[in-house]
Amino acid sequence: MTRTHPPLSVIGVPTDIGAGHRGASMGPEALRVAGLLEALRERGLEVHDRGNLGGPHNPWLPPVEGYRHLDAVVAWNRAVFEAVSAELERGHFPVMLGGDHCLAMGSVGAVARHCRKAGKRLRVLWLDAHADFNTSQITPTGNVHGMPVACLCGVGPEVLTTLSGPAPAIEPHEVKQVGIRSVDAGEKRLVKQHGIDIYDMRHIDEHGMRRTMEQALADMGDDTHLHVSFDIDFLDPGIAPGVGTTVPGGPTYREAQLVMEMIADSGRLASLDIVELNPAYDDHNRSGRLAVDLVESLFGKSTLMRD
Ligand code: B3U
Ligand code: MN
Ligand code: MN
Repeated sequence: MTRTHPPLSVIGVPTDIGAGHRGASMGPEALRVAGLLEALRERGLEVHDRGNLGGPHNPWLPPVEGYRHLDAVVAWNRAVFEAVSAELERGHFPVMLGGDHCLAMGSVGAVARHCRKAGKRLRVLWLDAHADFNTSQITPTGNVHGMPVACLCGVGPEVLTTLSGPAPAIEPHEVKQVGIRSVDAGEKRLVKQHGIDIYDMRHIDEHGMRRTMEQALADMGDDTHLHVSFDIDFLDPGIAPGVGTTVPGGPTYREAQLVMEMIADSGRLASLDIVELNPAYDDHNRSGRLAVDLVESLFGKSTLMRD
């Protein structure tokens, strides 16, 4: 199947400001070293490397009123929001190389605003072991990478919920989460209350990945912008050890490949985050190379011609 994509703009976001372990700040370089740009160009895509964004260093402080490093998280996300907005404005496909998952507030915020302006529908596919729906009251850690989905849905501090304009940036029905297997007690209540569609590992075990992805990708049309927020800890730690917060029981290599192939087949993919790769925990960049392999499938690499 041949698909056309607009030019890709790759944006490094070298920060671990929202994470519970240091090292995701090295993620963008590890993805470049693993050959991400070359692999995308190999697929015939026009790829621009915009280099890395800058922002505050990680002061590694304890939480204050339920947040660690809130001001710095805001600064990084303003930079992400501006950069992603500029790329969407020029008709490019933004690819974020994280960096921890707090950066999705800026990227998804920019995508959501772009969709509203362009009259497009939005679908956010959140591939993750975690629901990332914590708040300052219920977080066990204060780490803001556990809060981006809540903030995007308007639940969080005003500085973050209004980052891309009036809150909420997105509606809960616009998000579909796949691969979830670690949800904190208070977070469970919140995701239920907001009606987030969560395809957890039990759902995947019972229905299979193919059916799960059919559900997560259902009801999209020509006017749908699909944003994929790919947290590397979505993958089983046996194949992707290079993350700060491993959770056992994740998708296998084959399931993950199918996820990517089905997204590619949808033909709607228009922006992407690759986050939480932490080279300090990796084994010779194994998880970085796996991410590149999966991203190739996401952009249409398949074993056979299928149509
Ligand atoms: N839910 C926990 C753990 C966590 C969330 N996201 C990641 N870890 N990567 C928290 O800290 O909010
Ligand atoms: Mn996450
Ligand atoms: Mn996660």
